Parts: sequence; C-alpha cells; structure tokens
Amino acid sequence: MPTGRFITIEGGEGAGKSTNADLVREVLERHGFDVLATREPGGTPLAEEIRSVLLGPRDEAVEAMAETMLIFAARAQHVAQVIEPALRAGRWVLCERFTDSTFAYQAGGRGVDAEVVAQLAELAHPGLWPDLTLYLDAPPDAAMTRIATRSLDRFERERGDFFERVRKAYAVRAREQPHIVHIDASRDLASVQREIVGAVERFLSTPGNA
Ligand code: Z5A
Repeated sequence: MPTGRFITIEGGEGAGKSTNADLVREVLERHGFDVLATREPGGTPLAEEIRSVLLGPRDEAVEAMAETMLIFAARAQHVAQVIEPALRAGRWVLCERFTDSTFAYQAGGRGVDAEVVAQLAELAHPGLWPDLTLYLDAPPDAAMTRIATRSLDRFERERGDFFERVRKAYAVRAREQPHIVHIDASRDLASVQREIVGAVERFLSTPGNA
C-alpha cells in the first residue's frame, strides 16, 4: 500500500509557520507530490470546534490537564479522519503544529509531565510521528512584534516567562528528536526561506524518504 510522508512545521507564535507552510507546499508540489495542508489544533469540523474552545479567552482558569486532553481529543479526530487516510492514499501531509507543540506548550509551558504527554500521544496516534519537522525558532519578543496588530488569543495573552519555557522545551526536543530540523527564524524572510528549502531538498534526496 502506498504511504505518503508526514511533515510538520513547529515554532512559537509569529515565528512564520503559516508563511512558510505555503513555501514548503510549493517545493513538494514541484517535486510532483500530492500535498494535503492542514493545521492543529483543528483540521476537521469537530477539531476546529475544539480549537475555538481552546483559543477563546475566558474568565474561568483552564486546568493544564483539561487543556492537554482537549488538544489530544482534537488530534485523535484529525489523525483518524484526515491525516492517516491521506497518508494511506499516498498523499504527503503538511501540518502546522502537532505533538511537538504539546511537549513544548503543555509540558514545557504548563508543567504537565512529559511522560503523560508521551502516553496520550501513543493513545491518540499510535505509531504515527512526523517524518520531518521544521522547527522555526525565534525569540518570543521579536516574534510577538510581528503579530502585534492582531487580537490576541488565550495563549498569546500569557506572560513572557511562559513563552521562554515553551522555547526551552522546543530546544530540548529538537536536540533529542532526529526528525526535527532547527531553523533560525529570527533572520529576514529570504534567509529563513533559503534554509527551509535546503532542509526540504535534503530530506527529499535522502534515500528512502521520497
Ligand atoms: N497549541 C498548544 O498549546 N498545544 C498544541 O499541541 C497545539 C497548539 C497544536 C494556536 O496555534 C495555539 O495553540 C498556539 C499554541 C497552542 N498558541 N499560541 N499563541 P496557531 O499555530 O494557530 O497560532 P500561532 O502560533 O499563534 O500562529 P501564528 O501567530 O499565525 O504564527 P505563525 O503562523 O508562526 O506566523 P505567520 O502568520 O506565518 O507570520 C506572522 C507575521 O510575521 C506575518 O505578517 C509574516 O509575514 C511575518 N513574518 C514571518 N516570517 C518573518 C520573518 N522571517 N521576518 C519578518 N517577518 C516575518
């Protein structure tokens, strides 16, 4: 049975995930791959509803474990309904954020035990991990100025030290996980994009990947 490849784009808010997802898609399509672009939290009607619940500002404090389980509920739906069928059909799936975000935000940012995140991941998407992750790394203050004119969601209203913990957790994960390629996203867009294209081309030219 043909199977496509699973590529994710990670990073803090304003790091350039959406901007560069378009570029990665173009590169893959130029190589003749059929690409399904999607995002998390979200990607199905139910998962998008959970996204609205997660991102909407609210007065009630949201428990870290409740937040984590909502994220995995959305992910289980997205994987079963969209990601796995596409991969089985031989399509390449390009997803903005996936479980590396949960290690960064819920484990790193909120303090949920990373072992619990790993266990929930194994329940929500057994055996499915990205083949390649492009991690766009930029200092939170610099990235936030790029989105300064937007209205802020519940995560973006967090304090600065939350984003530092998230970034630190991403850095640890990028060192430990061979599927993650670190990209310095604090530079001008043209430089960032050159490095992204290089990383994707290297992945494609590695035997067994394409
Ligand atoms: N979340 C979580 O906690 N746990 C999880 O497991 C998952 C998610 C999956 C929503 O995610 C929230 O969900 C997120 C974490 C939480 N928290 N927050 N905040 P999201 O991915 O939908 O939201 P986001 O990270 O806030 O995305 P974003 O703000 O849209 O950022 P982006 O996609 O990385 O950036 P962009 O839209 O491509 O670029 C922003 C602007 O910067 C734009 O004007 C660009 O033209 C500009 N830009 C981009 N790159 C550059 C460079 N290199 N130089 C200058 N300007 C640039």
